[in-house]
Amino acid sequence: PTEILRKDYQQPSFFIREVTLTVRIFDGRTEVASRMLLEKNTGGSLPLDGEDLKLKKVLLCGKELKEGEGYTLEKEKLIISADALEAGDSTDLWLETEVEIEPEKNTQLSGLYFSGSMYCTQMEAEGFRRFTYYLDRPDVMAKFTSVRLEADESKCPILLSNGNRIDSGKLEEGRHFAVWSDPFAKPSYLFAVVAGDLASIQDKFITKSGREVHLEIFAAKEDKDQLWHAMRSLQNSMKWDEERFGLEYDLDIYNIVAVKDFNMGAMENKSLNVFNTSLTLAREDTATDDDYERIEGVIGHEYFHNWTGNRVTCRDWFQLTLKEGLTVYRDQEFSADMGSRARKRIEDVRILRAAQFPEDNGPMSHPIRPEKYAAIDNFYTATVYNKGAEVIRMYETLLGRDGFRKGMDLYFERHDGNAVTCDDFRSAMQDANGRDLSQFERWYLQAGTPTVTATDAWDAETGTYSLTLKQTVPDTPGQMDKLPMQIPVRVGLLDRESGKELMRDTVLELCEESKTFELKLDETPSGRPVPSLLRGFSAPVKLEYDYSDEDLSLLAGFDTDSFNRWESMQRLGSKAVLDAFKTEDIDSFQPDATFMDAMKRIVQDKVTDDLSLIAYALILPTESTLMQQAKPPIDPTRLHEARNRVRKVIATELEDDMRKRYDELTPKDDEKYVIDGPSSSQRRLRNVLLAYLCTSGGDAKAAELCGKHFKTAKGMTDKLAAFSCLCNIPDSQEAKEAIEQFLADANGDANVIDKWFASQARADVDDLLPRVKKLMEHPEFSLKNPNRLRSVVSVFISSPQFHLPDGSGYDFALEMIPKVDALNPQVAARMANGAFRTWRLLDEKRQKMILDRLADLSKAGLSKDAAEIVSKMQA
Ligand code: B3K
Ligand code: ZN
Repeated sequence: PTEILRKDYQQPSFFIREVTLTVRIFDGRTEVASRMLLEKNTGGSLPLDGEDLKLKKVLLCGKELKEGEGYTLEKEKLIISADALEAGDSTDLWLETEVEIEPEKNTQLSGLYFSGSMYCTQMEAEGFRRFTYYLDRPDVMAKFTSVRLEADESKCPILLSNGNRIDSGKLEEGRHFAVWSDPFAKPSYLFAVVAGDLASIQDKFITKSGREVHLEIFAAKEDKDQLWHAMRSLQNSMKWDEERFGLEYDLDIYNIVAVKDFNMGAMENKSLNVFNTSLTLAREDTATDDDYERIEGVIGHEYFHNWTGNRVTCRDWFQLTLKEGLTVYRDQEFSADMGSRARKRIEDVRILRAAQFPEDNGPMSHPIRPEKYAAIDNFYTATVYNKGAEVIRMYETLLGRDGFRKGMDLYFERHDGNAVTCDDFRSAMQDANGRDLSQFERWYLQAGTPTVTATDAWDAETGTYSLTLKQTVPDTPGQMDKLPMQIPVRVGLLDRESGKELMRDTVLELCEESKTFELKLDETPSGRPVPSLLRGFSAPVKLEYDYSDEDLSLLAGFDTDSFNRWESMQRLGSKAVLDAFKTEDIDSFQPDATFMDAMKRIVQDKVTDDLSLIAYALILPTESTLMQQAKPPIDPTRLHEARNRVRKVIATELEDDMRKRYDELTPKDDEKYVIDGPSSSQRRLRNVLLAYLCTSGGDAKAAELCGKHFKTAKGMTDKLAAFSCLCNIPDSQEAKEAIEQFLADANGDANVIDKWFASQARADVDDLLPRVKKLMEHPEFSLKNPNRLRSVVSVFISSPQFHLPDGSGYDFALEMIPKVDALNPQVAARMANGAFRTWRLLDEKRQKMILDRLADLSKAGLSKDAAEIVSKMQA
């Protein structure tokens, strides 16, 4: 597929400054008429983007143009000729078009589409061109002064767009209309329309300057009672952004609509966010504690985009991380302030390692600001989002919280109302702080996860501790021989006897390939100090240091940095699994005693008051993270067995302690189910223990314990935890009953049914593939609904069983990808990426099987989106 390059950026020949739209929705077809005020920039012809549009009419300054006389039509372009534009009225250049579209047939879910009870839009990145002819690029910012929507009143009583509603009324034949006007200029990707039969809840927010904002959240009628958590989260976000960044909301209305069919999580359209129902709806019997937290985070994320994304937007799509990395950082900070900062940091690094590290080390590896793309939708990645957020966090680490805030203030002062670049952001940070951040640009230029290797020396005589840090940035597809990065490494030193801090926590700046730092100790140590490195995960790198198990055990117990306490347990856990992986007979593998003792101490830990920290310390690194740590070629089935073996030994040896703690955490019969930080942490720990307890003592015991946990669960968190364990022993009576019961209790709630599918599709059973195929025959399964599709197919593809030695998992992917692609290219591309991106790490036999499948796929006539992924995989 043809690629677009970052360096080829050119300004548009014209700007569009003002737009009026009329959207007439009928059964099966929708008419879109647009009137655009053009402003000559570099001039010449005007190539408008358009895709799957039926063109009816083109007028320039009121005069109709004909094909070949004034305009030409190409595949996906309507080109207004330079001659016609020159001949137009030189002061006011108005261009009008009329097109027809078929939202009911739009299965790509990009542009205007129909989903159950509503019509809705998804315009980012390039959906607006599937709605009307336009300069569909983010540096063209226009005021949408009048958006008139017309539809049948009984089918679509609610008619929404961005900004304020300035008119509404009745039309003939049971139709009605509403007119919306948005006072803020915006790029087309932030435009939205919703029309449907919806219920809503309403509340308000008073901004710090005393303005009252009307808040309203819409959903299908049956979901109305699941919207209040989203509302509270929105109010909290609005308040937080005022307090932390001084940013106030700028309109009198803020609407959110929850839709069932949606490609991604949510969308930040100006004053009219559209959300996947999976990230909106919550009731204690439908959503887990994790769901509640995710919803809060994403509601915050989309709200924060109003400043970082909407008021200041991206010049071109290569700059995507300008808004996404920054906004993820902001939502992470919001969640940290709303709940527990220590816990949030661990969760975010877990995600980064499980999702972004594999990307950085695979065929799709790209810098947070990519240099080229064929389909921009393929670059809404963990690299752009999550590594992008880490890069923003490094500015904060380097400049301090106040310095970072100064940089943000200057960024808004300079760029409010404009479409800008990552360099503009870096300049604002630099200028506001009088710092040279030119080397820091390499984080935007170079792909791959750097490795920082630490070695140290201790001179007892002089009492000098020196730490040498060395960095290497790996080669990635198309990028070799990289330059050293500017890496903030936060460090502390601990006394190896007492575990006490020997020095104030310090940020070292590694800018060279290698540098030795002499650290000044505040206290006299009992021996060579134990370094606590990369505290708080101060940079998105792999940190290597030759820790002994005793060092790690000491850090796990005594480090004042909560992140590194967790990290030390992860290191011990990885070591145990990778040792098991290397032994011949996995089934008789025994982890080192130091690790087992550390685990036991954690199970018994009554000092740490945040029980989530205990829970996370007990969870071994994910398989996806371990894949990045093991030495290729890797047999993923064996890696899975090794991880299971370590889990089983832990569970068996610590069974009594775990059971005791589990019982202590079990709520009393009359205890109310509360959703707050401490209660959900209590459930998190209890459910981690449950999962361990199910791996020891045989299936019958596990079934009994889980069956009881399931039956006595008062909310979805506990119910789902038990249900997932039961799915691993699907032939037990308890599991059979639970599978029926869970679905019956769902009572048609799509999010709950998705959980029912997903738990079964990721079960740890040998015959998972036939079970997945059977699930796909279930009447509730559908290829067209992305959530449902993901809950079965994508979940299976990321399970260890996908890598069946006979290749049948790969055959399944080969069959599904083109099928899904025909309906929804964006979802298919993600699926292909998820399925095959780790292939180079696998054993030779599997590599060959995957390469064969990829070759087949490349001949399958795939969409631009899927084809780009498949070709990158093969490169
Ligand atoms: N900006 C949207 C993502 C749009 C995805 C387009 N394929 C959601 C977000 O990051 O807030
Ligand atoms: Zn975003």
